[in-house]
Amino acid sequence: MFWNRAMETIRPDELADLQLKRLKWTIHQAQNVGLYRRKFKEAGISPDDIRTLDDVEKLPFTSKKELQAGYPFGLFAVPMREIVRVHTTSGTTGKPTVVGYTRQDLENWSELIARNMTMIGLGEDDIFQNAVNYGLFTGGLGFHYGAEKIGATVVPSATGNTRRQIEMIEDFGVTAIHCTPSYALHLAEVAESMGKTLDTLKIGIFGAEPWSESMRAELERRLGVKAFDSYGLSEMYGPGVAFECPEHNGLHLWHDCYLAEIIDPKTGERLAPGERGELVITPLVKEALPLVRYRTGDVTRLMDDECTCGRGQKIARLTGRSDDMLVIRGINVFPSQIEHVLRALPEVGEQFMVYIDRVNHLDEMTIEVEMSKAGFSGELQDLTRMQKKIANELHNTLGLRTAVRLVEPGSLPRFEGKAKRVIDRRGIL
Ligand code: DLL
Repeated sequence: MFWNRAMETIRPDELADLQLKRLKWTIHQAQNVGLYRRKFKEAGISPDDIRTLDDVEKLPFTSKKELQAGYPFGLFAVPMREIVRVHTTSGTTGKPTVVGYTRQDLENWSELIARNMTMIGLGEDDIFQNAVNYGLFTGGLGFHYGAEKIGATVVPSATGNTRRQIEMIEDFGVTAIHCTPSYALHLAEVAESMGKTLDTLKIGIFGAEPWSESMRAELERRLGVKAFDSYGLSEMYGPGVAFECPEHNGLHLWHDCYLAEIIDPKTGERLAPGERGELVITPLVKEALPLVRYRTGDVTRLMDDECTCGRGQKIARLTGRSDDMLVIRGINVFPSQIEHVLRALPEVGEQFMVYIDRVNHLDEMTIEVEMSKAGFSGELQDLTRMQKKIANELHNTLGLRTAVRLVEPGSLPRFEGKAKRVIDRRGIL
């Protein structure tokens, strides 16, 4: 099913024309912003130098730091009276990044969410529980208006009060839920403890943080849903940038609205098609905040397999952020790799936490793992066996020795929004 068949299946040559036209528009729009006037001047480039899509490489990147330096409204390209809403990023350090929207921006954003939801078969007959934070986080209102647009019945439950959320799913006959994968896991846990099977639930939309294929298998099994990955970032409206179709093999990026490049995060060089690197996006229709070559920090690759659904080029699932990468004793480790290993082990329960310390000038990684009730016989030697097995599996995948500490089921923190499972204590020691 399509929301906007013409745009979703646009021919590559037509798409290229449209992208070029819109890229030129974005560059003109960006000229309303002092930062870009300065950056273009420094790079010795004028909007008229953009004649082909490849000319985008002549343009300077925009970093998150530059966006933050413009706090709060310094990068808006329209007068404040045209801004009808602001959101902020969910960053935890320093001031948040503020993003703004014109009326047309909000319209474009809902259109993208509507495409995504229709793509996975949702429509007027669905009851959609939006179990993410409503407020400054873009996940709440972003999905809310997209879901209303397709005519679904929206239950704006937000997060928290998990038992009540479960009752609502049951009482209202909710067919689709949207939340972070971490919260979905918690919902599954609480539903099980209440003896609820949530039979009406068919679809789970999960995003806002990396989650592994093992996590997908677990969520699908425990919630009885088909799980779909949803990617986005506040700087590009929010959710809606790329989304999985029923093929579950990569996420369709909406190329009429976002020009995507993959670069080497160290050199800034553009990588060959199919290579994994940092995703750089130039939005093509954003009025209030027209960013140029924005470095997302997210790691993925452009896929070249044609999708049977007929939509455009996909990106691979996001394995982590280039700045999320931990370097432990010289070895690069993505938290998502740790998660992938742990979730595949029956000995491992719901949650884990990773701590990184520097002991005698050496990095030490300790992983606290809740053990699963099923995997533990009650015998002490069983604990040692489980600990060894988990450490071995981690060693095989990461190439790193880690200390594993088993803890009681239910003893580690649960997350309603994005999870924070890695605590790097090297800097503060
Ligand atoms: O997380 C927008 C969103 C809301 C996306 C709801 C999907 C669902 P921010 O708070 O600005 O916006 O955080 C954006 O989260 O750069 C990625 O690092 C990460 N992220 C988002 N979606 C995914 C995903 C929202 N599906 C940052 N897989 C991004 C992996 C994701 N990481």
